[in-house]
Amino acid sequence: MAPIKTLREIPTLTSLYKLKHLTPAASTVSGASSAYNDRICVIRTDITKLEVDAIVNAANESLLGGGGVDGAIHRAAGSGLLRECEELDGCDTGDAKITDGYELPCKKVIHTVGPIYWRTKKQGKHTSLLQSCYRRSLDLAAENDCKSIAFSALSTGVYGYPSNEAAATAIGEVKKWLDTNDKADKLDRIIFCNFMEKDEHAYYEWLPKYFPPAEDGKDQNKSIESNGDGQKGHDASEEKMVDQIKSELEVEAEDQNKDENKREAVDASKSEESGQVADLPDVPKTEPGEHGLPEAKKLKTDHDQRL
Ligand code: AR6
Repeated sequence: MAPIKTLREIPTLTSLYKLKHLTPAASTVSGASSAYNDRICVIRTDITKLEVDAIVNAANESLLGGGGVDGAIHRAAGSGLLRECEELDGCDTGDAKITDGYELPCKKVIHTVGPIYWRTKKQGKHTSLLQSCYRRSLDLAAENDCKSIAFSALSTGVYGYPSNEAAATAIGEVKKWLDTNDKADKLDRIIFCNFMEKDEHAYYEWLPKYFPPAEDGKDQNKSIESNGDGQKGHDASEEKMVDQIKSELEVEAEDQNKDENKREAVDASKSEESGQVADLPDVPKTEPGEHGLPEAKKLKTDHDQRL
């Protein structure tokens, strides 16, 4: 079982560039900036293990739980979360609601409902709805005095959003919010928490396009000046953190390789038995409602039109 991770153990883009885990992009988007590299983090882990102020759940409109990350969050939080969710009267696609974290290590859970890709794309609303999920979640975090927020890769599981497109939309909207929102200073850390390799790849591709490395020694907000819990740092502690993250990333990579080898071995033996091609782990293939989860409510077009 993955151990709980504190904010200090979640690498910022600044650290990842230093460690050469993140590679600068060949070309960047217009308006790209390194100004937020000490505030944006990316990590591949179980979001229920993050000791941050808020985690963002990829929920459905009922808010009454489901599979994927939603199921993992409800299981780890305990029944208090479901009881609070029952009082919320659901949530529209593109909107978000906030609850306590109960038995989770985070203080708050923000439940947002991402778009079902194949349905909303037909209506040309997929991008604006996904943008709205990120924006509303950031608004709620800032309004509720959260200083750190970790996003799961909304809509990229059962709801079928392609990882690359979802990562570009998510990163672009977070950057826009940081550039333009008057509450943006309230958030010290915005973490993209991936679970599957395909999503991690997408974020490693898109993050450098929006947040390129600072030119030599010219970080605009020197890393560690605020470490999220109000303590001031200095170069020595920054070096220590980089070393710590480096060894953790190495251990994690080893563990993930072991897990993947184990899974591949199991999948291979299963497929030999059935004569079928092995399934990728955790890739949902069914539409919502077809897999024993609560039926998602019909999309509300009046809300959609407001977005
Ligand atoms: N930690 C972090 N990320 C996770 C975890 C975890 N423990 N488990 C899965 N993910 P999904 P959606 C990733 O399907 O596509 C639910 O049933 C996963 O790899 O959870 O928005 C709801 O109730 C993927 O990248 O959410 C809805 O009915 C991401 O979380 C529906 O699924 C989102 O995958 C929502 O579908």
